[in-house]
Amino acid sequence: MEFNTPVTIALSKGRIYKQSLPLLEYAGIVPRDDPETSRKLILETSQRNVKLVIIRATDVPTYVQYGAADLGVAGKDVLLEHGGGGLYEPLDLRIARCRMMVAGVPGANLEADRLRVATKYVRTAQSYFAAQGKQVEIIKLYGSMELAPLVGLADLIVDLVESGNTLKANGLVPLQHICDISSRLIVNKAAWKMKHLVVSGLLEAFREAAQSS
Ligand code: PRT
Ligand code: MG
Repeated sequence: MEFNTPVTIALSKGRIYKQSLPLLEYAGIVPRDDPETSRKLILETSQRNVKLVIIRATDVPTYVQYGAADLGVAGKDVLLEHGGGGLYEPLDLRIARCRMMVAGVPGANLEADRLRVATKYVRTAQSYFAAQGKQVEIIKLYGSMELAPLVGLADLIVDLVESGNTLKANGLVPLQHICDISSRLIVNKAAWKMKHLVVSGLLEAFREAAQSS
């Protein structure tokens, strides 16, 4: 496809970047640097008009919402917490897949009242337990949630689980499945209108690439 208009795509390092590469390549976009080794935050690509910005996973919706990037790739977990304002979410890219789970020590009593739940995913946890009619106290953490039940900070955690190895290594077990998670293409609402040709071209290329993988 042709890129007659400048476009900026926001991505996070790590699994989202790695798993986005084949999708970008399908659209004819090959980065000129590797974010894992380069310290550059803006990557030029094989397309003069296409730039990648490399930011924290949780910041991707914010950059796209404010138009600092036209498009981005973000996990559904991150989008649920962000709330999705100012964004379209037109495509499930089916990459970086995992599950949002409630976990705890084996035999943890889920029926106890005033359970304490440690998580980075405050909104998701709140609405999940509210929908179940359960009163819980949410404790916001920024990482290493698995530690919380081991040191008495919380009864349960809400976290992402892929292989289950992290839970297992810490003597925890998955208890309840909240939802499946994958990464989504997100688009700034103004860019959707003003750059419709290039944005819809990219959307179609990513759709084809995601279906064929
Ligand atoms: O790591 P950093 O603090 O920089 O940011 P981040 O964790 O937000 O970014 P990153 O790159 O780790 O994750 C980006 C996105 O990948 C997330 O928003 C999810 O949508 C998706 N994803 C897919 C995952 C996982 N799988 C995953 N397994 N994100 C995190 N994990 C972690 C999980 O939190 C837990 O600590 O991996 C651990 C569990 O993995 P298993 O295989 O041991 O079960
Ligand atoms: Mg991480």
